[in-house]
Amino acid sequence: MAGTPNPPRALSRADFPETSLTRLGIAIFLGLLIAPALFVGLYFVVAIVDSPFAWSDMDWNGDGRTSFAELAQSTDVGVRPILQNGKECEEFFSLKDGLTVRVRCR
Ligand SMILES: [Ca+2]
Repeated sequence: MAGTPNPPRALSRADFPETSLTRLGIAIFLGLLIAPALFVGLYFVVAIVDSPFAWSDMDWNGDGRTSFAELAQSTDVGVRPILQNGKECEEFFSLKDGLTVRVRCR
């Protein structure tokens, strides 16, 4: 007999096995989480390596600790030699407006 068609049934989770597309979606999602963290980490590594200042010099608020915010701020600070009261000093200044951030004399 030419058989009767199978009756329709409800779909279940077993009808949708994990596919490589799902794994790709997970990889993209994790990549979107990890990539910014890696970028920020790389930014700080480059800022530390490329900085003309010692770690302690970047304690801009003088609280005895150099924070990551101060490290980031140091990318906007320059240093130039000056004479102050006949002493050779270094003036740390803001690159955006030239204002003095700190003066250190020897
Ligand atoms: Ca500080």
